[in-house]
Amino acid sequence: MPKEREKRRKSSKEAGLSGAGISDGFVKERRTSRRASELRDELCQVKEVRLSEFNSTQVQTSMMEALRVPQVTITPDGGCSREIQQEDWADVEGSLRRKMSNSSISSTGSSIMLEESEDDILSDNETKSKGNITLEHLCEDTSESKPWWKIKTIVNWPFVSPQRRNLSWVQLAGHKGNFKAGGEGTILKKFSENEKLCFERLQGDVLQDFVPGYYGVVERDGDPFLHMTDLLVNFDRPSVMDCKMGVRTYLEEELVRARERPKLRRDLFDKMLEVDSEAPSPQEHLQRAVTKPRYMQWRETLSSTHTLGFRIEGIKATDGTCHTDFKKTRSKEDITQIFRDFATNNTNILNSYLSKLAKIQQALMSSEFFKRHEVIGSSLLFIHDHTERAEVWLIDFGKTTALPEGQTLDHSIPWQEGNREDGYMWGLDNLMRTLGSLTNKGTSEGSNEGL
Ligand code: I3P
Repeated sequence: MPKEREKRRKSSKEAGLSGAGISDGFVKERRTSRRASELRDELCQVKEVRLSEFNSTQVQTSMMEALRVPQVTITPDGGCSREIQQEDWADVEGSLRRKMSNSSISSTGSSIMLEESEDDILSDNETKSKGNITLEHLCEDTSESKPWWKIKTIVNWPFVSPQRRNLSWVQLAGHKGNFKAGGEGTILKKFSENEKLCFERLQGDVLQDFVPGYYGVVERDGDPFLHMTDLLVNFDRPSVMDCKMGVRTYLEEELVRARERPKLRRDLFDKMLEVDSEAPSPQEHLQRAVTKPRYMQWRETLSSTHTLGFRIEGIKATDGTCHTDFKKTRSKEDITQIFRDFATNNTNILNSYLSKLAKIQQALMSSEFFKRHEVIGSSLLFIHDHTERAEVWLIDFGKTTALPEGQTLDHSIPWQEGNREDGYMWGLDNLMRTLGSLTNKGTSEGSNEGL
């Protein structure tokens, strides 16, 4: 089995970014201009600590630091595997707090370098192009009294004012320029090779009816964009909810990369601190930085990602207010209440959502695309308005990655590093149960865990 895992790991590295469609020179130029604009953009203040010299034991130790999910199977480069047991982690006050003795950084005395964050497996352009957008002017966050750029990095939905359809694209935070207005009824999303490949592979698949229409790659102001349907077009002051699906939000590739080249990020430490000053371990407080897998796993256990296989990322209410403070929303009661409020307890809307989800579930079960992809960081976008029209769409494929030829996923069985399972179907089942509990139409099939 370790051999098989290693094979899968290697193949997954090969899958994904082939660079088709855009010349190297163009990509380089695009990166250069992005760099310049990111440097100008002080909003994010992303810093990264790179650990330049690590011996293999320290790397291993560092990854154990980063990995906070018990029972993860680690497959080191050498091909042998090691199970991280529960006792590798100290369970303190209900959250898995890491034991301090494994600290890697202080013990190495490694030189530390601050630079821009680049620790994603998919390049910046790929990973950051995930639809993070909202309206600066029309979307006022009432849930947090922070400046807009400090609010979460942010809700994954495109929103266009019906009145100012072509003028209203303003990215709220993080990586600027992800969206631009397209032609009539369309939008442009910052190019991602990975997402492009997904859209291409989705053509002709049963899922095609449930993803935004895709019209190819276009260039705008020197940058490439994916041209796609504006999902909000035909809605009148819609309410929108973004639910990120799956039991994990990072690729296995990201773990491998973090293991090979551990990097500490100060921006993620700061984000962690904002939510819970006690979340970082004493060592992390000293370092004032955490690795990305550590941050992502902390986010997953804090929210319902681990327990239910989905989490609420953000909501825009019909009055234009945005709510993005769902990082700690984990219990099924809280989630049910949020859905109830979101749909204004309107049974027609809830039933409509439920029936869309049932269709999506059916399509997923027979989709060749779904079978052959690790679906990470993808969301279901719920949209309805006062006419009681309600739609659900699958969006954000920047981290959806093809499996090696011949390999398929179940999407319901538990994830263990190496099996690439994402828990998407399990999460969908739980999501449907949530809505079902509000309409008295609880789903009869599927897992009994979760909801
Ligand atoms: C972000 C969120 C994104 C992730 C981003 C995180 O955290 O998990 O999904 O981007 O990583 O900072 P939060 O929701 O708490 O703001 P990817 O999905 O592209 O990895 P990043 O900072 O490296 O962009």
